Amino acid sequence: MIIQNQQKRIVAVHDLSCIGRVSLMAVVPILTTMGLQVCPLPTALLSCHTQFPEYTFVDLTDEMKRIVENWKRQRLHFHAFYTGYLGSPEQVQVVKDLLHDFKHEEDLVVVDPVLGDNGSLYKGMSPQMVEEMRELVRHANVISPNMTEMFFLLDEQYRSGTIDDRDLKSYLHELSTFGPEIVIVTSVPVEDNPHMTSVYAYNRIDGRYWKVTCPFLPAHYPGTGDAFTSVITGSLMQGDSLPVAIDRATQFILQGIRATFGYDYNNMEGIMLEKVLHNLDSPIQVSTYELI
Ligand code: PXL
Repeated sequence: MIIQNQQKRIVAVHDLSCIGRVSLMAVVPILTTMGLQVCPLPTALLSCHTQFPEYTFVDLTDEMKRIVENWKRQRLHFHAFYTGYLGSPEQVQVVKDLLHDFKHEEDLVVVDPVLGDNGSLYKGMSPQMVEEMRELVRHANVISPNMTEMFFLLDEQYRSGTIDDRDLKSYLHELSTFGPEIVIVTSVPVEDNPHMTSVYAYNRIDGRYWKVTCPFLPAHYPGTGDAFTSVITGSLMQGDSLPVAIDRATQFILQGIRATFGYDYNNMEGIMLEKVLHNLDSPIQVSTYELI
């Protein structure tokens, strides 16, 4: 019997921010812990993420092209592709070329359309990046915008208050018409309850909508969206159903926030992933998803 290499490989297209536990510094440890081989395709190199008061930034667009060309010559094969923070709008074309050259029918493509939070774009993000991201989500199986990114993708005015299930379902459905089978929207406020927050998900293939609600702690930590989508990706690649994947990701983020919240701490450093990564080894104990 020949023992085959069954290890699944995933290309992770994100920046490397040296401080702050965002992007690759969340994606790599999480997906590695979940049993995948991560192959980073770094989009930019930053001294720290862009929510710090100052940072250095090197755009890696040209180097990405060289890396992909090199991979092509070596006829490498990957099982999944996962993109997040891009360093320039031009990188959308690099990702589309990567998918064209390497993606097989059965491979998973996850696009986290990282653009902004709390109603505005991150520093350095341009309207051109929004347009390009709208194009990139067409090539994804799964997308995971937060509320801000959802409204930018839909080209709608940002709404900060609560939104009823009917409206949210129509937003998710509209995003799915761009192309992705699965749309997951995070950080949705819960009506009349500032202590809770929800994640909504829609599967266009079976037409079902899901919701997971969990406690909201009053603190903002950059990188939780990256950690969330990484767990979703790992979970789906392990064969979990969509509601179980959103349950696992939501619970992991809550564990990370709880592990961090009690310290007198600069929240810009992100959640203390090191303290909770081991939880990804075990299945969740209690499921809280609802079909809506
Ligand atoms: O977590 C999103 C993110 C990723 N990468 C960089 C960022 C941010 C959010 O601020 O600045 C460089």
